[in-house]
Amino acid sequence: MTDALRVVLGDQCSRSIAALQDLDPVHDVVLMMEVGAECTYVRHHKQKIALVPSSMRHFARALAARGVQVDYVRLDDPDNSQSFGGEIGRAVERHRPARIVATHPGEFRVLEEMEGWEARLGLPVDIREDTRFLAGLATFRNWAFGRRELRMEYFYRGMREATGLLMEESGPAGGAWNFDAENRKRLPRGLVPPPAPRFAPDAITREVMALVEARFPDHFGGLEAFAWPVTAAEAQRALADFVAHRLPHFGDYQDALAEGEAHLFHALLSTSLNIGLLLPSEACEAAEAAWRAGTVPLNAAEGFIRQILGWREYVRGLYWLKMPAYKETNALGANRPLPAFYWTAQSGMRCMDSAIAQTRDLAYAHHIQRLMVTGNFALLAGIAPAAINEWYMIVYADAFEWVELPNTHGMALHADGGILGSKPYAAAGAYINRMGNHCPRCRFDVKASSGDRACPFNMLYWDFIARHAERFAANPRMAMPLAGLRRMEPGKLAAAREGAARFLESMASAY
Ligand code: FAD
Ligand code: DLZ
Repeated sequence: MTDALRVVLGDQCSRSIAALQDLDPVHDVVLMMEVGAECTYVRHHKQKIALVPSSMRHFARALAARGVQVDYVRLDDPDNSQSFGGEIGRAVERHRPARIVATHPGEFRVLEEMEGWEARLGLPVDIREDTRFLAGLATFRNWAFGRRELRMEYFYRGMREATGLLMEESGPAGGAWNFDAENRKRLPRGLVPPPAPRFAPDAITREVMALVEARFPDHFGGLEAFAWPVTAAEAQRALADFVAHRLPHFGDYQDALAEGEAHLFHALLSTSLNIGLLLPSEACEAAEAAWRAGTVPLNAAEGFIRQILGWREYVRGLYWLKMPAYKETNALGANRPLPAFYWTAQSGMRCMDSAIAQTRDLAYAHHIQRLMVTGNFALLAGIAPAAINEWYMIVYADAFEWVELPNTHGMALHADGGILGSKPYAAAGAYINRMGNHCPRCRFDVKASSGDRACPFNMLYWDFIARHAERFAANPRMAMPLAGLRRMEPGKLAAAREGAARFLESMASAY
C-alpha cells in the first residue's frame, strides 16, 4: 500500500521541491499529470505547452533513474480525464494512499482546487510552503503588515540584509542599495550582444512538440525556434553562459531596446526559474560570485540580483497577499477590447510590431518591450486589464499568474491604483526613441503629436494624461507630466486628443 501520494506540478520540476523532501522511495509514489485543462485555461503559446510537459517528462525520468516510483500521466493517455481534479481522483483509486503531499501552487485557482481535495477524496492533504522562494509568504506578510506603502525597494533592502547577498560589514556593497542611474544606456552602434545558447530539442521534446502541433494547432506562436532549457543541467549551462557573456553588460543596457536584438544582454532565465529547473538562490549567488571574482561590475551584479531577490520575490508576495481581489481591480476604468494587432503584429508602429512578432516567434520579449512598448500602449489606450492580462498569460513561455499578474496589472497598467508602483509607467514616443532604434524607420513621426503621421504613442500619451488629470493631481510623482499638460498650447492638446480618438476608433474597427 502507498503511504504518500506526492504531487509534483509542471512548474515544480525541482529536486528540492517541498513535496519530495521526506520522500520514501519504497512506500511513496510521485504523481505527475499532463492535463489538457492546463494547456487551455488560457490558450498558451505553443512553446509554453511544449516547454512544461517536456520539462516534466525529463524530471520524471531523472526521478525514476534515482529509484523513485513515478506515476506519470501523459497528455495522450486514452484514460486521461485532462484535469488535475480528475487525475488526482484516478490516482487515489490506483494507489489507495494514506495521504497526499503537495507543494503550494503558483496560481490562486489551483490552490483553491487543491484545498478542496481533502474533503473530496477523504484523505489528509498536506500543502507545503514552496521553499524555492527566498522569502516565505509569512515573511512577506509580516513585512507588509502596517505599512502605508508596499514599495519594492524597501522589501529588497530587507532581503539583501536577510540573505547577505552583496552585503559588506558596513552595509550594501559599493555603499549604495542600487545603481539604477547607471543602468539606463541606449545600445551603442557597433556593440553586438553575444548570441544566447540554444538548447536544441531532444527526442523527448520533439515528441511533445509533435503532440502540441497535433492537439493545439491554432494556439498562438510557432515552435520552430524552440530552444529553452528543459533540464536542470541545461538551465545550469544557460546560467553559466549568461554570467560569462551577458551579465557584464546587463546593468548598462538593462533598459535598452533594439530592433532585431531579441534578448540584448538579458538572461533568458525566467522559464528555468519559474518551472524550477534553476533556483533563484543559484542565480543570485552566481552573479555575486562573478562580481567578487572581478569579472562583472557591481552595477551589473546588483541590477540582476535586484530583479530576482527584489522584483521576483516581491511580486510573488504581493500576489498572494492581495489575491483574489487584486485581479478584479480596474483603477483607471480601462475598458477597450484588445486590438487585433496584438496577434497580427500589424499595427504599423515599428516598436509594437517587432515586439509582437518576436513574441509570436520566441514566446519571449525582454522587460522593456513588455513594460514600455506593449504594456505602455495598453495603458495609454485604456485596454481592459482582463484582456491584457490574458494576452500576457498566453504569449510568454515564462507566464505563471503569480508573476504575470502583478507585473501586468500593477506595473504596466496601474490597474491596482498604485499598490505596486507609485505612478503609472506612461511614456510618449520620445522615451522609445531615446532607448531604442525603431523610430527612424517607423512610418509614424516620433516628433509629431498631431496629424496623419503622428506617433500614436504621443497622441495617446497626452490623451491619457488629460483623461486622468484629476486623479493624478493628488500624486506628487505625476507633477511633471501634469505641468507639461498645463504648458501645452490648447490647440495642440486638442489636436493630439482628436488624433488619439481617431486612432482608437480605427483600432477598434480592426477587432
Ligand atoms: P532578465 O531581464 O535577464 O532578468 C533576470 C531575471 O529576473 C528574470 O529571469 C526574472 O526571473 C527576474 N525578473 C526580472 N524582472 C522581473 C519582474 N519585473 N518581476 C519578476 N521577476 C523579474 N516575468 C515572468 O517571469 N513571467 C511573466 O509572466 C512576466 N510577465 C511580465 C509582464 C509584464 C507586463 C512585465 C512588464 C514584466 C513581466 N515579467 C514577467 C517580468 C520580466 O519582464 C521577465 O521576468 C523577463 O523579461 C524575463 O526575461 P529574462 O530572463 O531575460 O530576464
Ligand atoms: C502551464 C502548464 C501546462 C501547459 N501544462 C501542465 C500540465 O500538463 N501539468 C501540470 O502539472 N502543469 C502544467 N502547467 C503548469 C500549471 O499550469 C501550473 O502548475 C499552474 O499554473 C500552477 O502554477
